[in-house]
Parts: sequence; C-alpha cells; structure tokens
Amino acid sequence: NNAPSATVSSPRLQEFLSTPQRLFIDGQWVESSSGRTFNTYDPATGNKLAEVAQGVEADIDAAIAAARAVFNEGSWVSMRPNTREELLFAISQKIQEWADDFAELEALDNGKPLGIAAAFDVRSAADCFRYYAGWPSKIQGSVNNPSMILAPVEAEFHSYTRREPVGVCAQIIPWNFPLLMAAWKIAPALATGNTVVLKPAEQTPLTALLLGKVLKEVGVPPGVVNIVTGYGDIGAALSSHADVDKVAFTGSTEVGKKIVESVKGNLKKVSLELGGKSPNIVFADADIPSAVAGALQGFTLNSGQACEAGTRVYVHEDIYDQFNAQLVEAVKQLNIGPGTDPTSDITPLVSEEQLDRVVGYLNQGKTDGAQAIVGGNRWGDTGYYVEPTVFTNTTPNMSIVQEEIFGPVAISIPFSSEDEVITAANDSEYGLAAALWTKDLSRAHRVASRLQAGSVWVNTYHALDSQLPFGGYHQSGWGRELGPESIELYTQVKSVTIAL
Ligand code: TXE
Repeated sequence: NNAPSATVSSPRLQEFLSTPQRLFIDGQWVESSSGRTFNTYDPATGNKLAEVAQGVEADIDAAIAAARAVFNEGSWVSMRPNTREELLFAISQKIQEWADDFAELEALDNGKPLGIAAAFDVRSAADCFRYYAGWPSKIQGSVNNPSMILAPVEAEFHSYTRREPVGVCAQIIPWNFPLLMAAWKIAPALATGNTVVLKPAEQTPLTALLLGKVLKEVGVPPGVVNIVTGYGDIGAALSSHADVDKVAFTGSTEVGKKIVESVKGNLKKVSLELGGKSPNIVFADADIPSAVAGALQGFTLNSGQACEAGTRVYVHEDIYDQFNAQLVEAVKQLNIGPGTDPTSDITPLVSEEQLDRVVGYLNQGKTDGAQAIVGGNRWGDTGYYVEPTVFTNTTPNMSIVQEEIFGPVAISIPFSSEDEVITAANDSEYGLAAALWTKDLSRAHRVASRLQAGSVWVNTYHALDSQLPFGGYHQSGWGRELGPESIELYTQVKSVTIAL
C-alpha cells in the first residue's frame, strides 16, 4: 500500500508520495534488483510515509558502472564550462520553482519545521547549486617555467598545471539536512566534471529522489548522477568498491572510521564531515539578550540534530545565574509540535532510534548528578519528541559533556578566565565549530584564533554559506566542503611539461 499517510498540499507531492520510490540509475527509475523495499516514517506520528526501493550490492555495481561509463566516454568531462554552468544554474532554478514541494517533503520525512525547511534547507540547497554554477569557467591551472635537471635533451621548458576531475565519486549522506547534504555533495562534483553515486540516509531518502527528478528534467546526462537508496550495507559496498575514485561522507564519527578502513583496497580519496560537540562561550561583556538567543538557537535548531550545534555553553561566572535564568525562560517559550505546524519550534527527532539514544543521554546525565534546569524528558508519548533541555552541575568527564547527543540538549558551564575557558572549550575529541559572544574586538580575534574548530562565529551562531569552507578539526573530519575548497576536493592536479 503506497497511499501516503500524510495529507500533502500540492498535486506534485501527492503524485510523488503515491508512487513507489525507485532507484535512479543511468537516467532511469528502476526497482531494486532484489525486489526489496523499505518504509520511511513521519516522525511526528510514526506512521508510514512512503515505500522506497531497498538497493543491494548489485544495484551499487550497476550505478558505479553507469557512472564509470559516462565518465570514461568523455563528453561529460569535456563539456564546455559555460554549458556546465547553465546546467547547474538550471538545477538551482528548478529547486526554487519546486521549493514548496521540497520544503513540505523535507518537513514530513525528517520531521523538521516547515519554516526551517523552506528558509534554510531548500534555499541553501538552491544557493549551493547557484554558487557552484559560477565555478566551471573559473577553474584554473598555473603556468611555470621550470629549470629541469634530469631531462634527456638540453632545452628550455614550459610547464603548466591542469585541474581535472577525480572520477567516480561515492557520496554518502545523513538524515539531518537531507536535501542540503545532497546539494553540498552533488553541486561541486558536477561543477568539476565528476560522476556520482549518491546514497541518501535510510531515514530520509525522499528529497534526494525528488532532486533526481529535477536532475532528469533539466537534462543532466544519464549516469552522471545515480541515486541508490538503502541502508548502511550499501554505503559500505560503495566506499569499499574498487571502481570508485573518491568517497565523500557526512555522518557519525563511528561510521567515518569504518569508511577510512574500507578504502584501503584502492586508496580512494576520502573527505569526511563528522560529529561535533561545539563550545559556545559567553563572556561577561556580551550583549546578554543576543547571547541568550544565540545559545538557544545554537542547541535547538533542527531539534539539536545539527553537527555544528552549540551544545557546551560556557558562561562567565559573573553573569552565570542571570544568563541561565534568561535561557530557561527562553526555552519555556518554545512550542513543541509537528514540523508541518508553522508554530512549532521544537519538532520530533528523526526516528525512534534517535529518540531512544537522546533519552538515554538525558537519563545518564541525571544519574551522573547533572541537574536539568529545564526539560530533561521525552515529551508526550506519540512521535519522537524530546523536551529542550539545559543541564548544569556537570563535571568535564560526564558523557553528556563529552559525547554528541544530537538532540535539543545543552550543558551550561561557568568559567572565570579567558585561558581557562579556551582550555575547556578545546578539551574535546571534536572540533567542528565554536562561537563566542563579546563586545571586545581584541578578545574576539584572540579567542577565535585559539579555538580548535573549523568554523568560529563571533556574536552569532549557525552562520553557514556556500562561499565559506566548512569542516572539522580533530575527529570532526577530513577536508573542507563548500567554497573553493570543494573545488579542490573534487579535482586533482596534473603538471604538463614541454621541452621547447
Ligand atoms: O549515522 P550514520 P546514524 C551522528 C549523531 C547521531 C549518530 C548516529 O551523533 O546521533 O551519528 O546517527 C550510512 N559504511 N550524526 O546512525 O550511521 C547510513 O546509511 C558506509 C552526525 O544515523 O553515520 C547513512 O546514509 N555508510 C552527522 C549515513 O551513513 C554507512 C549526521 C550516516 O549514518 C555505514 C548524522 C557503513 N558502514 C549523524 N553505516 C553529522 N555529521 O551531521 C551507515 N552508513
């Protein structure tokens, strides 16, 4: 039964949800070769949302073969930069045209607020394609005049470098920003002439499949992007495949380590964007209302299911009690409800598994002696909701202080000096993001330079843009995505030398 359990507003979405979702291989929508399917669920109700083809290893093989064939054939790789730009721009425009459908589908499949899905996920995905649409005509090599030593003939030399695509790219993405993660991966790969096999998360495959329809409609050649839905087993089959040249992964640090193990066979290139436990530091001279709003957004955006979430809030001791009181008040103003209700601020977690995981951390925190000054429990008994929670009275070794919880949960910790808070902030196996709130310009730059994190925000939080590289120090990952850095991730450099 493929009838959608949710009521959707547009005919396009009604049609999309009432047809079985298939794999996108070599420009065709096909069944899994095993005939198997799996369900995705609406996290607000736990009801089935759609039935999706469950890809198996044979489908991965077929998708990689298609991506390889079109890469080797050559016309995609050598496409005129202006034509490639037009194609990427058309994808961006089509996403905007279908923005309402993408937003509603994302809110249903992931559970996130419709407003966030529209204003952040869908808009940023369109922006990302537009940003990379500008790149193909600007990818450059360099010209050199080297003095060669070991050359067979005496000559002058002229050398230049070329930036070429890496090849077939496996891209494995998570469920917290499903469409946006697909955009961060596919847009730079296409801008640089690679071909792609994308594996969306099993919890949230739908917007990637709708993106597949966009790619087909605007005329991305068959085989250039293939989308295979399914579980982690096919992610592993992709990352270990001998005919894949690069794997780009966003997800848990645990699976990131498995990816690194799995690439040993052919030493394919790897980029990883993994977990975080980001510090958010409020100095005594901060504008307190802004810092409270920033701290709140830092740990509650997407119900805390953001890798860069600001979950360790360090507050100067002089303002600690005042700050906590205001933060608790702000948390109490939040509405909890389904993503499709425009008044909801805190929406359900993506799955029952994530609910159990987050509630497990809440209970562990309480057992360890931390105090929940607001929240601390599951909310309701239908859907996967958790109360937004702030803990105090923690010690540095508690699991709620060290580990990524991935729910709307923050720890508020007092500090007395700049040096002390920098040491505490950097005491983490992660290093994805960090923020500080101060009116002191010198302190802002000084502290920003000492925080071990790939993104540092001053007097703001969650400020992301396609132009700015994003990625992690330490176990938060390898490499940087977005900005010119993604052009580097998806190209390799060749030097060509000519004896004149
Ligand atoms: O992630 P997984 P999960 C963190 C967050 C969360 C935890 C667990 O703390 O609570 O991870 O989430 C695919 N080889 N983040 O279990 O398993 C999988 O099918 C190749 C942070 O859902 O890492 C999915 O497509 N692929 C994160 C993708 O990996 C494999 C966002 C991510 O799932 C695989 C999500 C394997 N062996 C979770 N096993 C962030 N950085 O934002 C699974 N996958």
